[in-house]
Amino acid sequence: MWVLVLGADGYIGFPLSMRLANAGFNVAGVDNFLRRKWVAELGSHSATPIRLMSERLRAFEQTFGRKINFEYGDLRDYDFVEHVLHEYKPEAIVHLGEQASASFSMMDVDHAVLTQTNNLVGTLNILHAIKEVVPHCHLVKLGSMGEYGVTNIDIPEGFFEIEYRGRKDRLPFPRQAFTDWYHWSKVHDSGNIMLACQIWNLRSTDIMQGIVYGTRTDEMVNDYLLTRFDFDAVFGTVLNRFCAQAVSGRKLTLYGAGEQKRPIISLRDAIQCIVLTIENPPDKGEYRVFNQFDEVYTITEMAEEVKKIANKLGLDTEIEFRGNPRVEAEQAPYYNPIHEKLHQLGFRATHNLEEELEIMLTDLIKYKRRLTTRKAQIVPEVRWTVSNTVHECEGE
Ligand code: NAD
Ligand code: USQ
Repeated sequence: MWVLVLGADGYIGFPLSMRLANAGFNVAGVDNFLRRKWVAELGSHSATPIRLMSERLRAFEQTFGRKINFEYGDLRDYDFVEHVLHEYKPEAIVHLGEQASASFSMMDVDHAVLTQTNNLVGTLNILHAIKEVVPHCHLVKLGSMGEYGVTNIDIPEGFFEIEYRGRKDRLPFPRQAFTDWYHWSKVHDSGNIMLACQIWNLRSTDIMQGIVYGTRTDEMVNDYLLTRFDFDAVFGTVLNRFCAQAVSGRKLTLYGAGEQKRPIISLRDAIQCIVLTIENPPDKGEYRVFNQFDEVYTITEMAEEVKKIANKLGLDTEIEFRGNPRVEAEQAPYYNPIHEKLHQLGFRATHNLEEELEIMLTDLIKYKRRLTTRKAQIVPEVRWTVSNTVHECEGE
């Protein structure tokens, strides 16, 4: 069975491709290296040295004796997408190939438009090509827990039963999204995928994924097989940044009050969940939603946990409360998303936060020099409000 991994050069895409190939699937990856280009344009780089795709694939084959195919191309190009589907006739497509940063989408009008056109056009092309070429194929789409935004009631997995003025229905749970163009691009994607399942009888799992953290999966047995690890203020996600900051001797940059709660999942568990999703496809015509995360923490709790493990490893780490460059709810007294469906399919977390943080910090110590050479990129410069500079956050 062929599985296409769209966005195969990315943080999740490369380790997922390796895992699927080792699990016996025929795997073809697709990417146009936009993420590498965007990070370089910001003057930053991955903490882990990332090899060329050709070197990665050769190293994987030499190490594990399995081949992963690769197609270079842009998902915004419909002819390219249709050609790849004709070439492989995949039974499952994992779509990770989008612009993934909220901060990037908030830089200016160009980055907002780039984010939404890249994400919406790519997904629309994939849906149309599936309809034309492989209508039985299972589309596994990576959305975001942030599509739901903040709400004072429990967050179900996509749909909920509601009674209004004496009548009942099962409706999509409102997606009012976190406060940026990126998360709204995911909401628009979700609507488009739901429509395609309805009118064309396609099948899809829309995964609402929490923040992913971690440096490794079991396949990363040598430097050629590492995944990227971004720590700059635009592409680095919060736990990955805190770990990088702890190793490079900087203060942990906690934005605002730090009481906002976020769902998290380790990289290795995110991959376990995606493999389970592929192995258990929905029915034809079914649009289903999985909430994919392991635990929920406030940002302050995350910073304190990183500080605790860093101290244990001999790193002198402090937390710094900075002005918040984002417009976001910093207090979320109630946050209770449900996450049962993946557990019903057999998902079990392999490591808890504490264990995974120790592995990450130990890994990152090897790359300390790469963390300290790009100092400027640690400080947030993108702000959500009118001016695009964060004056209260300057001065590192
Ligand atoms: P990533 O940026 O590392 O990977 C995405 C890959 O897609 C990159 O290699 C990029 O070059 C490629 N890509 C982007 N646009 C493309 C296009 N038009 N054509 C071809 N390739 C294209 O991101 P990631 O962290 O691996 O995330 C993967 C997916 O999961 C994204 O959709 C992201 O929104 C979602 N997600 C990520 C997280 C997280 O914490 N990392 C959490 C929730 C959801
Ligand atoms: N934050 C800090 N300090 C930092 C960086 C972030 O306090 O140095 C705070 C932010 O203010 C925010 C929270 O940490 O409240 C999370 O920020 P983030 O950049 O880690 O995550 P986010 O912007 O939500 O986006 C990330 C991924 C995105 C994915 C999303 C999942 O970049 O691809 O969709 O996590 S979720 O958050 O569940 O929607």
